[in-house]
Amino acid sequence: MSEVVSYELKDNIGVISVNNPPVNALAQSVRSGILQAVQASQNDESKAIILRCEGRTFIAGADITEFGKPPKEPGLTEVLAAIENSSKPVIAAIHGTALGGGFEVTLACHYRCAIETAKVGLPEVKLGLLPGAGGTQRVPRIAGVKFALEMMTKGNPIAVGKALDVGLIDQIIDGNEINQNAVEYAKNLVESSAPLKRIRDIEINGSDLESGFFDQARKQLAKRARGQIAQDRIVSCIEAAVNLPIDKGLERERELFRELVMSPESASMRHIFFSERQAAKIEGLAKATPLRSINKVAIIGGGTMGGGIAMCFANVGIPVVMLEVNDEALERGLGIVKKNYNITVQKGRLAADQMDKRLELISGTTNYEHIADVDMVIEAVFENLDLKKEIFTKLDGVCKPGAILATNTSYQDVDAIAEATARPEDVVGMHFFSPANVMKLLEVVRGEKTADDVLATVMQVGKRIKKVCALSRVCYGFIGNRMLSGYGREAQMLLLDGCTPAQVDGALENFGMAMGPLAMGDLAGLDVGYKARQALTNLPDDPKLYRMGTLLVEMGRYGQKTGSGYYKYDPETRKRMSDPEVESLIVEEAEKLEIDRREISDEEILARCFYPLINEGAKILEEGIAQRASDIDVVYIYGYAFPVAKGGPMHYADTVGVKKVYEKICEFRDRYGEEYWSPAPLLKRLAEEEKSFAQWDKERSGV
Ligand code: 3H9
Repeated sequence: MSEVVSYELKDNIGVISVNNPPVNALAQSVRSGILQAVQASQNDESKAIILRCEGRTFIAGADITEFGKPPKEPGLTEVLAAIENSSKPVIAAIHGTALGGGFEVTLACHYRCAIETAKVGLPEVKLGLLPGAGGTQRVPRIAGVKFALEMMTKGNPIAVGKALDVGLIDQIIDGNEINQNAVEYAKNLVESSAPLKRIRDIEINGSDLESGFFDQARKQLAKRARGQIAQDRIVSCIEAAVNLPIDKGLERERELFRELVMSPESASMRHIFFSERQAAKIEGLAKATPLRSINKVAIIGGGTMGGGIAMCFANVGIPVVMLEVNDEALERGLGIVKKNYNITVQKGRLAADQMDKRLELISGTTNYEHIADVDMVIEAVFENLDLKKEIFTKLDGVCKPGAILATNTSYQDVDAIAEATARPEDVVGMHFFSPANVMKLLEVVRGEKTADDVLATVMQVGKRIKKVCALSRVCYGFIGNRMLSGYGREAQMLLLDGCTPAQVDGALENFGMAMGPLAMGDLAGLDVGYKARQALTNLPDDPKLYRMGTLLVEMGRYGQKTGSGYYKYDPETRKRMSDPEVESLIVEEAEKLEIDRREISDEEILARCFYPLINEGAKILEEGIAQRASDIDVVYIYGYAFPVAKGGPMHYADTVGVKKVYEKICEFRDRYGEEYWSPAPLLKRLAEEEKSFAQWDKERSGV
């Protein structure tokens, strides 16, 4: 048929095989191959047709790289129509994941069988899209409106058992002989003269929906979606499925899909999809770099961080030993882990027997000799360089040759830590984010002497424990925390200049941040930043700098834990409320500092808070701390809850225009001084050349 699609007859069953690695995405060649195969099957002696895939998965969706480019014939709709109108039953045989357009192809088939481990799903919403090849019209017809809404607005894959229960697949087949079993299933259908089941012919019954159901759904989703539009459009499509004949519904779906595919939101989310995968790749490292095998891990330190990291490994079946200084600390550490698992069980997100299995994988010790056999150690004690060095010297003394020695430090010099051992090539940074068992980001910090195979192994381990990895070189705070200082500084400066805390946080939350920086400070504890600042010797001598944060701590307002900080908190619900006392204090302080408070727009709040991130990001790129601008975006999306619909700070700079960002920073420099607002040379250069960070990435990687 074509290079990527073949067709053969097997016992009077036509078998269409797709072979387009890595994930059999529906590129133009696949679409046209399937179309030709279906057409050919109509005139041969086949009695039924199977659609299956080679490789690790069934079709995982449309080819995302084709979005935003001129469409190429045949469109997916044409392929689906050929399948649906086939005069012989077409049966999808699913293994791996049938996702997005891939699952929609199966919904145009007359029957779907799948092996036990397969999953199906419509994850388009995670790319700022909606299922655009009939999914919004066909799923509610089989599985009901409410199920369809949940499935498409969350976008999570569904296990085959559940899919069978709701009718999304018809038969589970044994995965050992998938091809033969699919042929047998097809033959049975032929022998029993099974009808050509077309989902489009199913009548939808919307009468059991409560009145106002769709409006209510929109309202609820608007809260969850934080400014994203895809969820809303999915509701509109399902509403159309209920109220319109299917062809009209499909038209509506196509119209809204086109709107979304052109939206900045989807462009940002597609950017992150590819950036996330790119970030795990280390420039200059051969693909064939050998990996060290990691079968047992030790964590030094049983605090919140150490416990969270231990859970990451136990969750994927890797045994972990937690090491603490004494029995009491160890017991406390293991107790926290148990408590965390218990909460997950209580929330119904983990079965009790699963929890037991995971807990069995976590053991404890107070003796370094007991971790001599582990393949990887992750040190997660508090941020004290001398202590960390001492620990690494001990590890060097006991750990077997070839063990990877990692530090979870957020700020300290990984090279100095490595020098405390006689094997600096085995030392690396693995910077987890709190809570480590929840947050997706893992900053992998490459020391001066870290060996290539250590880096490659850590990247692979990161993927195994379900983290998104990004590589950083050594500098104070690495990529993420180094960029953060200007963000927090400006949030506080804005108060003196004229904002209330609610206004600053509100502007950033409306932009899509999960929590504004001041509320975040209250959550983390204002005393934490206060102490960290006291340890810094190079801060400008400026009474405005961190004035409000410092004053609040000195008043005993540490944030949520003391019931008040920038806000006051309801002791029961922890609901945050504006505090007139703080607002008056801000005005008083501004007066003392002779600052003329003025009205400040949301646009200025965004620029003052985000442009320092972008500026520092540009410096980080130029210094080679980060490999790519897109890696910085990944760090901010997965480590700092930057809204994925905005694509990360560097992508955001590209959407605003690098030149505009540069000019604004120059304006702020002239207004507020060079020590805070000194434009990065790379930003200046890109602005002058009218280039984006994406172009910079491309030019550097030679793509
Ligand atoms: C859609 O279908 C719209 C329709 O409703 C309407 C159309 C009209 N396209 O993730 P991995 C690449 S929207 C192009 O590391 P895994 C990926 O970049 C789509 N490329 O593997 C990577 O490349 P590289 C709805 C794709 O085993 C390589 O494949 N579908 C696509 O960990 C391996 O990927 C989705 O959103 C694609 N669709 O996970 C599913 N998918 O090696 C998206 C992957 O150069 N895909 N690549 O870095 C996934 O969720 C995961 O890739 C999957 C495999 C679970 C399938």
